Order: sequence, then structure tokens, then C-alpha cells
Amino acid sequence: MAFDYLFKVIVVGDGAVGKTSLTRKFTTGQFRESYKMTIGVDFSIKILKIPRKGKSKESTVKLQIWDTGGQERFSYVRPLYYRGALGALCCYDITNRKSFLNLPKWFNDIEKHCGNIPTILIATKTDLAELRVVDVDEGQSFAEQRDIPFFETSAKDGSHVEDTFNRLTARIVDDVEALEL
Ligand code: G3D
Ligand code: MG
Repeated sequence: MAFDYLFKVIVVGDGAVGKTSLTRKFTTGQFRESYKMTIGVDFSIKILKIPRKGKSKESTVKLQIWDTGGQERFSYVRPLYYRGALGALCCYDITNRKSFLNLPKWFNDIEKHCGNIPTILIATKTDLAELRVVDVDEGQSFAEQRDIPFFETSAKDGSHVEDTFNRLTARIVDDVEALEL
């Protein structure tokens, strides 16, 4: 299929926050089906149509989504994982405070390897409301401090999964098209 752009994006965050589940839900529509634990660096592909401001034609984007099983913590894999990424989803789990407290580390890694690329803060597992330990307000204010978008998602019920990837992709398209002008 013809496409206007090919973008690499990365999904980062602590182990077990739901990075693979989010990516699989978006690319296959399924949760906890036919998916293996992430072993090493893996990527999924999805074609998206992004409306363009003030133009009738939409942009077709082939999104290459990189997801890892934590191996990016090893110095020899990390550059490969981050190299060429044009956007990032930085994830924490609303039922795991440590994953929220570790966010600055992930943001530092993105900045160190990719510079100032479009990044979105993602809270995962909102279907587990009774197990929530990180309030919406905390995620919201973290995102506001960094001036980035924030979405609360669930790979299980699909809540805001499409929105996150569409928003990130639209931001990258905006950046690229601003450069082309
Ligand atoms: P990771 O890729 O960040 O390491 P995974 O995380 O996608 O492998 O998910 C880790 C565990 O959390 C998995 O459970 C997965 O099913 C669960 N999970 C991921 N997203 C959600 C969600 O939105 N809702 C719920 N309820 N669970 C989720 P297991 O039991 O397989 O370890
Ligand atoms: Mg994984």
C-alpha cells in the first residue's frame, strides 16, 4: 500500500505497565490473544490516515511501533531502540506507583537519545479502577509541567487506545510538514 510517510515511534515505560498490550490492541484490535511476551526488540506496523489541516487530502502514514521487553536498559541495545524514533509514548500503570515515579528516567532517556521529539504521557489499565493508586490529577499535572498531551487508556477495553496513536502521529505529521514548507 502506498504511503506518504514512514514513521518510527517507540513505546517506553517500566516492565509490565502494558506497553505490548497497548501496541497489540492498536495494531490487531485484540487483548491477551495471540501475543507472546516481548523478547528483545520487536516492532508492529499499522497504516493510519491523518487528516491535514486546511487540506482535503489526508496523509497516509505507515507507523512502525517499537516495543521492547526491557532490553533497552542494556547499553548495547538502547541506541538501536531509540535510533530514528520520531515520537514516543511514555507509559505508567495507574495501579503501580513506582512506574509513575520512574517517569522522569524515561523522559531523560528519550531526550538523551532522540532530542525533543513529540511525546505523549500514557496512563494504562484504567479498567482496573478498584486497584488505582495514581490519581488522574497526578498524571495530568505531570503532563502539564512538561506541556505534553496526556491520555488514560485501557488495552483491555480499548479506551483511548486509538486516540493516543492518532494524536502522536498527527503531531509528527505537523512537524514534518512544517519543515517541508
Ligand atoms: P509490558 O509490555 O509493558 O511489559 P504487558 O506489559 O503488555 O506485557 O502487560 C503486563 C500485564 O498487564 C499483562 O498481564 C497484561 O495482560 C496486563 N495488562 C496490560 N494492559 C492492561 C489493561 O489495560 N488492563 C488490564 N486489566 N491488564 C492489562 P499478565 O497477567 O499476562 O502478566
Ligand atoms: Mg512487553
